[in-house]
Amino acid sequence: MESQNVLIEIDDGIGVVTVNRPQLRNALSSETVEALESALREVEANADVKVVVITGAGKAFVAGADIKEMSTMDTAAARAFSQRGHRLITLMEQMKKPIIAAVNGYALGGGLELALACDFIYAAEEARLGLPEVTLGVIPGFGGTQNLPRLIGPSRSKELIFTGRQLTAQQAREWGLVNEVVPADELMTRVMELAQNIARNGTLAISTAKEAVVSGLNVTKENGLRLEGALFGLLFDSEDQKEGMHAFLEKRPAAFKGK
Ligand code: CO8
Repeated sequence: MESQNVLIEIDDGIGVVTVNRPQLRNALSSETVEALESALREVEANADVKVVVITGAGKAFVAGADIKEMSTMDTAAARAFSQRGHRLITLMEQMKKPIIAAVNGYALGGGLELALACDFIYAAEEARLGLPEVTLGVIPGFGGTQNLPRLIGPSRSKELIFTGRQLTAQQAREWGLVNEVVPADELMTRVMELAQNIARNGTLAISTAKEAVVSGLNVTKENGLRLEGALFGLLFDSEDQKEGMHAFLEKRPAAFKGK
């Protein structure tokens, strides 16, 4: 679906996906969630893209789901909207390409949940992160009650969810929610450098590492180790493994092909 609500820009192997409703602080309407899904499917399918970055236009990352649209929903519509969101975050987990959230401003409610569905978060100093759903009489419905405790533990998650308060970017880093805090005017440069760093590594190795970490979080450690061993072995059937190891032994940079 063509929508101006989400833009895609491809820059030297990095696919930058921008939520683009700045006048509404990039609030996620159903149409915007659909547009995000189709944008992510597009960058996943594009062989020129190695790493994906999600960010927001203007002063917000994403200020949550569209409250105006939600205000008239009944139970069935709200459940369907939440499930629509769950399909999107499941897609993000299953994507082979790494996804970095470049949180340029407010990441609230569904906005923080979108960032949590990325592989990790870099944030601008001015960014504010929180789950204010209880202030609206609802709960996070876009994976927040599940993804946040897995990342920062249940106690801090419950404090954030029960109070609805906003963390500064620095507090969010101290809580383990954000990897790095960067001055706003340097955020995209730093994130693009990071993305380029990842893109230079074995493409198959990166997607396999993502699969091992994401899948491993949902199974016992024993099964996670079994999965890791199987995936490790599989990579030895790839050209990238041969190229990476031969390049090391021949003291030259590796030229990975992603196969
Ligand atoms: N939904 C709809 N419109 C919004 C939203 C939103 N989430 N956030 C901001 N807007 C609109 C405002 O209504 C305003 O519109 P208008 O100009 O027509 O009056 C415009 O954006 C600008 O907003 P502000 O004037 O408030 O801008 P500020 O820069 O002063 O403040 C804030 C920015 C702090 C982000 C403020 O707008 C705010 O608090 N927004 C609401 C944050 C919030 O409560 N988010 C949680 C929503 S609930 C949720 O996300 C649940 C997700 C569950 C399922 C999702 C499945 C996909």
